Amino acid sequence: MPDRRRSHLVVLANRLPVHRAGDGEWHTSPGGLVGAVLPIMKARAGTWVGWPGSTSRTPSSWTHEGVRLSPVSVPEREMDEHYGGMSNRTLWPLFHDAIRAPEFEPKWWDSYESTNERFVRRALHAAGKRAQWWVHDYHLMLAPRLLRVARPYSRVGFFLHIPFPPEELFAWLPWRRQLLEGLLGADVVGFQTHAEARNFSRAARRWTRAEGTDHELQIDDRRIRVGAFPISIDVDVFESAARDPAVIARAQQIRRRVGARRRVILAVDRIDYTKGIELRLEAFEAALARGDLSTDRCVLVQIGVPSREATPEYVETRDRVERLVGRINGQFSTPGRVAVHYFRRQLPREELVSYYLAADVMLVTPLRDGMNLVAKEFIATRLDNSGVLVLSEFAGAAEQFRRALIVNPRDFAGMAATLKRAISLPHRESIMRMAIMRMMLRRHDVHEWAETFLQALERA
Ligand code: GDG
Repeated sequence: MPDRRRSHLVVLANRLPVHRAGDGEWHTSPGGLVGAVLPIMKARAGTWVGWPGSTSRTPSSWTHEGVRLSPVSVPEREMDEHYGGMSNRTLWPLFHDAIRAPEFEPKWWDSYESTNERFVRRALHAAGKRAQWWVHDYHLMLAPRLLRVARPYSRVGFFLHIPFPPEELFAWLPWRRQLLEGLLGADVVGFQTHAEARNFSRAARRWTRAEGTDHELQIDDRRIRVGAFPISIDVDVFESAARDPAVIARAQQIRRRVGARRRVILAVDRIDYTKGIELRLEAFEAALARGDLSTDRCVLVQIGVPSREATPEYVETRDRVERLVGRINGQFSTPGRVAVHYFRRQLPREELVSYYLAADVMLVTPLRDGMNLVAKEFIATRLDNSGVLVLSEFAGAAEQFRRALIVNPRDFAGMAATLKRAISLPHRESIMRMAIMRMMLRRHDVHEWAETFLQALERA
């Protein structure tokens, strides 16, 4: 058996944590998974196996900020079917409560299988014999089993960043058994919440030979630990950005420019139908129409990061959001009092933190979300414990932050009433709520998340 103390941590994720920018250089990519896993990989000098973002020219391995990057080459059609098809038009909608109808296309499944095999071949080639594997997310659910077959004695961990659906929904999937068996190749299968860990264990007991409890399964004399490992952020990074005088000055400038002494309500999302952007805008509109809110007292700033624009559902969501912003502004804005400021772009991290600081109220109201790191980033930047977080009960983060103002994003009247409450919450109450949430977040940062997962893997 290999000496596991000296094992080398190898992450497999759909994308490498970098992208090539206009200047031809590789830059760290934004996004939840990268923000959470990259700090750990830097600390462990690990290897990251992933797709480099282009099917044309695949570079060979290189080192970026101390992490070895090992790119996987995937032919264009196969990538379209694996990523654009099976991952984003089958698994993503199905695992997010079928908010959009998932499509079941056998040739996408074939490409999903072959892409998983490519990733594993590359990983085996990149890693040597002493590797400890950590597979991430819904694009690579077959990889744990493939790794297990190739390296029966190494540790394999899997973490799912998105929700795992209840049995009744998972049952729709024609390839449900294969996906479950793929995951059961791991020693530890981690989810964002307890409910999702339970959903998985039940599905595994129903459609595979696995037996056991919601926390531990057995198959072929192997034990698999199943559990909740709620992901987090690098709190220190966000706190120090929030202390930076340039970031603070920019926040004051944003307040002066958009706020003009109004309460600033902020929302930051990838433009994705799961994030509930349209329902949120409609609730804001209804509150303005009813006079619960007024543009003299508050302004909504919606930052929308373009996402997956090759997929029709995403273009439709963007169009609907933009029509709604136009409709609300057409009806409620007055000179110097715009109702909704909408920015469709990705901001530099410091600029994003300035927006967090400029806000009085943060709206995080997805219809379903694995965790939602924006909520955690907002909390991390509120060094003076000011600010109100309105949080959907369907975000994984709601399991931890019960002191947020919790809403059901489909409850129109409830959303409008919570908005009204949020902008006039007594200062003492908002300070008390935020202080508790900050304490919770500081205790459970991304380092604690990774350590907890990796310790579970060591002990498996
Ligand atoms: C998936 C799951 C889970 C956003 N706008 C800008 C920007 N961002 C960054 C945020 C945050 C990340 O993107 C978004 O993370 P979320 O967690 O909110 O959402 P997903 O991308 O859907 O992530 C999710 C996550 O994985 C981790 O497990 O929480 O549930 O869906 O970090 O800061 N970053 C910059 N400019 C922007 O304008 N620089």
